Amino acid sequence: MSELNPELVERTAQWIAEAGVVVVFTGAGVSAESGIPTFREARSGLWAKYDPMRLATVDGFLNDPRLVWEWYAYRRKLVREKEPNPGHVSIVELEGWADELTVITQNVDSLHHRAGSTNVIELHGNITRVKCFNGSHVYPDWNDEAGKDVELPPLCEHCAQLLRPDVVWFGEQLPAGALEESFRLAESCDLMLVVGTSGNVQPAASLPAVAREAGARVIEVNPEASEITHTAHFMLRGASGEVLPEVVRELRKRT
Ligand code: BJW
Repeated sequence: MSELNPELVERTAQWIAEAGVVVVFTGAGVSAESGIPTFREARSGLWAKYDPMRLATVDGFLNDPRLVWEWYAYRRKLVREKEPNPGHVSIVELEGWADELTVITQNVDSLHHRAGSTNVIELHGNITRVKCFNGSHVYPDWNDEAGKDVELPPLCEHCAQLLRPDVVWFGEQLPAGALEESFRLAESCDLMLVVGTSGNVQPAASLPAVAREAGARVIEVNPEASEITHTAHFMLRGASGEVLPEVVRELRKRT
């Protein structure tokens, strides 16, 4: 973390202390230190190893439902084995310094909830939930062990359609309520912290620009520059599990 500039940590703490409404917009990077792979990193990202068009689209699912189901079952198991890291925990602690703090996450891993964040919007769904193909029946907290003797993917017990993970694949609409609320918050927040996203995937990647254009202060936390670095007032360069605890320490010094 040698590149982390203490003056920028102080400025971040100052801006959080001054802000009323705070949004923390997160991506896969915030869970990287929990051992959950990101998507686009050159060597370790999921898309370096797996084809998103085969595994994260409706066409890919219809072409080989079993392959897609099994890939998600493998990732569900991984997510359940992992724990929130100091980045997630620091985001919970930031709630103590804001009048209102909302986490808008692209992640599907539940780690913000499990860390204790009270106000979380999930833009791309949640991998622990499954739903029938037309979305009428939802099964929260799916238990893969219970269905392991049936042919995969299992069928919905209500409508006999194929079950699929309740996540947003490429070409699918994001959940309307979550999307509207996220844009409303981006337009009205005082400060947006953008943590661990490459800013490649629309429409979520537009949120920081919307916030900035509406007059919010925008700070990015990422070890690497991203597609949305230019939108931020400045960047705290480093892993979120190291940078965010520094910000919390700085805030604590002030009270
Ligand atoms: C660290 C770190 C550490 C590492 N600490 N940081 C406009 C223009 C062009 C295309 C489109 C457009 N509008 C819509 C589209 C199409 C498409 C899209 O955006 N495509 C682009 C890729 C070109 N979008 C969609 O299809 C969306 N639907 C939609 O818009 O519907 C309407 C519509 C449809 C069709 C046409 C037009 C309109 C749906 C997007 C769904 C995304 N789904 C996924 C999979 C979810 C399920 C699953 O998990 O399997 O969501 S894809 C994947 O990417 C996942 C993520 O949420 C998402 C974003 O990735 P994220 O989080 O940014 O991760 P990475 O890996 O990219 O970045 C990690 C970052 O962490 C890096 O910066 C690292 O440096 C950093 N990092 N360690 C902090 N320790």
